[in-house]
Amino acid sequence: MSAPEARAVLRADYTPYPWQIESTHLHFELTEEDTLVHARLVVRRLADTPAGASLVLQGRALETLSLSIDGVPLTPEAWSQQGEELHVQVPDGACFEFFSVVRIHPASNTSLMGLYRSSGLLCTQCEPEGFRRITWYPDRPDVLSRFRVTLDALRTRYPVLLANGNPVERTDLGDSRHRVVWEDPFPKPAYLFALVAGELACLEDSFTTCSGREVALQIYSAPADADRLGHAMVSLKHAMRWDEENYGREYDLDIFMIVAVADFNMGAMENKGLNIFNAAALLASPETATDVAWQRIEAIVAHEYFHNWSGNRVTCRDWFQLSLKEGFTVFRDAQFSADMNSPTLKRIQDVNRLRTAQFAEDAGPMAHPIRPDSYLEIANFYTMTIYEKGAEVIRMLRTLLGAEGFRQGSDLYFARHDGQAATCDDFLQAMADATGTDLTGFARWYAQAGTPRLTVRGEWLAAEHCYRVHLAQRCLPTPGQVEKQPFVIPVALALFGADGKAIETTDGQGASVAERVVVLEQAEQSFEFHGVQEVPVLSVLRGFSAPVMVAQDCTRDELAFLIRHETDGFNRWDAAQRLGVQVLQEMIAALAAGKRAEADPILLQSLGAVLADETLDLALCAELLVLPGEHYLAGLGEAVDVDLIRRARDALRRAIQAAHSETMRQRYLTLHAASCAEPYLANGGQIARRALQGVLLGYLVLAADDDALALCVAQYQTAHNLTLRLGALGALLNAPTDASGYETARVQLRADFAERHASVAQVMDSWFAVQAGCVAGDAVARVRRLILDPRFSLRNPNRARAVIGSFCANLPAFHRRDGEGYRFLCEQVLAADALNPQLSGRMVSPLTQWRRHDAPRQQAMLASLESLKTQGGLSRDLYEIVSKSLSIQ
Ligand code: B3K
Ligand code: ZN
Repeated sequence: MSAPEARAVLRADYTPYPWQIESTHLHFELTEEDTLVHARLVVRRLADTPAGASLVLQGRALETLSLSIDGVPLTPEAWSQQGEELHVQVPDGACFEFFSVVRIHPASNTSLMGLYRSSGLLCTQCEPEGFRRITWYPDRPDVLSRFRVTLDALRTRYPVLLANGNPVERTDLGDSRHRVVWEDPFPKPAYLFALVAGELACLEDSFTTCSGREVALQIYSAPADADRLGHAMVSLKHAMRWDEENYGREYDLDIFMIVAVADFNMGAMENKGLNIFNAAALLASPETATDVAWQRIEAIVAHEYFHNWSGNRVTCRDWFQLSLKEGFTVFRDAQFSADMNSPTLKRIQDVNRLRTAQFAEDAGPMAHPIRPDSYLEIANFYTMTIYEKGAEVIRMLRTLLGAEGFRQGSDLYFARHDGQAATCDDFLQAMADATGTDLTGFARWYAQAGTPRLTVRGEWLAAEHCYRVHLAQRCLPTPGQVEKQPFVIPVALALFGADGKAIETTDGQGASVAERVVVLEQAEQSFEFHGVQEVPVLSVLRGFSAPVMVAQDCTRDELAFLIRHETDGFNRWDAAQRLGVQVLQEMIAALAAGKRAEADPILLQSLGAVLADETLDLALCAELLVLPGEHYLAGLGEAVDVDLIRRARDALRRAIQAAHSETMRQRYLTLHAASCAEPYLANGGQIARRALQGVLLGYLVLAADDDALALCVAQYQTAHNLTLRLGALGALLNAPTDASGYETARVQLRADFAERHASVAQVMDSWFAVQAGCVAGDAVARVRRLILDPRFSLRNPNRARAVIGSFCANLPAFHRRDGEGYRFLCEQVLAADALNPQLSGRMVSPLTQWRRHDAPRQQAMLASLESLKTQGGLSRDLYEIVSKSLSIQ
């Protein structure tokens, strides 16, 4: 096949835009079938723009009705179209006005980019390159302009008309039409433009900023959802205060608006003054949002709000710099969530995701540095690497510079680049200048892809009372990068004595400390701890101080010791994960050799002690009891057989349940009674309790007996919140039995759940997801039935992900030996590609991981990718991922 305009965009090719767009005046005549967009751009020549230079604008799927300059229509010779580019000959003077009128079709725009219809609303998504679907424009982030936007529409269909900035005019146009004019005083790139039109309910509040300015806060949704906006409003006010207190960032407009829409490709978008959210990332009530969703909403509201400075006031020069705003903002929202909730829990959840999904990306065909060097389709680079690894890099910077130095660097960055489009190098330079630090070596994190492997070896020199830690690093080649320079890796370490206490040693400044952060800058280095009187137990990479894999020969007794005594909550959890990995890998090897897989008594005892410890934080207890996930395990080995991973993990879970069934049952009953007795609150204590309750029920159903069935049904029936109701349904569906009592309850509760929540899309998403991800029975047949359900649609990304994403996450089902799982995915990917390339590009990603699997599966996955490639007519998004996946064979 021929590549769809598959020309790589290179970071090295950046050149500044030769024109300044002083102001942008947009006038929309909105209807869902045919919207007319009149654009007037006031353009000024830059000092070194040569005479004869043309004005280059981007456009996509636009019906151009007229083009003119300074009121004079362009002659056919004065412009030409080359692909998505319009080249216009312009007058020689210093300044001119470019006018265009285009027609666009929101109702038939299924890409969810540009202006589109979502359940009767008209809304926009412009990042990264959606504005070109609205009008001819320099659609690049380094062109900043002042926008004035006029919205005309039928008042009955579109009573609310919103755009960025402040409303400056409201007019009745007669004939049932009305007009609202919006003006944004802050120059911004086109990707931050937004409009929303439709019938919307609004929750209003206000916020007084640190300098005493009053900001109106408005959160909009479909009228039926208006009672689920309260949590978002509370989260927003917390985020606004937190950013003032922690980064000195004050909000800058008189009004801040958020709108929930049903169809959205990502979680949300930080358009200036008018954030647009996926409804699932905004709406919450106890009955319709799980605890996880509740916390995710708080984090995303904060994330988008924080972008007002890290992204909007200082934006990106080009899309290669995406992590400049995303990595930094993810780091900021993680700090916020840690402060609002539990820092340990937040760290565990984030690192678990990073190690599972981002490490896989780093090991796969799409591996890229946090500042990539090239792309075919930028929409494919909104990745875990840019976001989550990007945030880890910022975290390391803070560890290296200290909290105070980091804050000085961030202040300098914002002051120096306010109103500009900046680069990752600008950010590092501000950090370096503010603290007098040389960050040249550290900058390699921006340039090199791949996950470094850190080898750790400890040695006690008895005579010298010295403990020496040998650290070495290596990073495997990634596509296009064979040789890697050493990374700068901060490694937080502690030593524990036999009494379970951290041993105080002397740090670089002569102070006595229990934790030291050493910095590995070369391929290998050793570090000494003095005054160590006994063979200590070494705890390494505390708090996950760097995004690396650790190879360390630890005995199971040492890991069990750390599970008992480590004071860093993250490393305590990680010790349990490492012990789990060791035991599971041994069990997988036994199964592969046709032997019985025995559970290690050390692990059973350690988890027994965790369970019995009633003083332990319930949320940490829940996390400690969850074994390493199948995806994580699959990423650790080579040529893995996912069936063996499932069998080993199931066997170990059953052994844990069998060993501790009574304690589990008692603890479960206590938690269940407390949950029944209290009204729902999304506070830390209750969330922790429900988390442990869920984990314990998951273990108890492994017994597949009548008692466990009764617990599931009782939890479902008594639940007054979605977390417990969905947890009970999931446990019931996944119980390893098809006994008739279970089957009857499954049919009843599945139907009851659908009936109860029929009107709430987000809850119905979870109904689809829990079935699509269910481990029991013939998952392919089930998922094929689910997509025939009239409520399923590939046009809605949430629903598509609920079904197809959840199915693919069920590894043995997706990787079924007869290839049916792959065939199903390919069918859906192709169907989605015709509608929404961003969705298909994401959906196909499980196939990119072919290298991890055993040989027969590798073959089948490659054949599926080939079959996609030979289809022809693929979107650029899908083509890039498929072709890169095939090119690394
Ligand atoms: N900046 C947006 C990304 C939208 C990209 C859509 N293709 C969301 C966020 O990171 O805040
Ligand atoms: Zn973001």
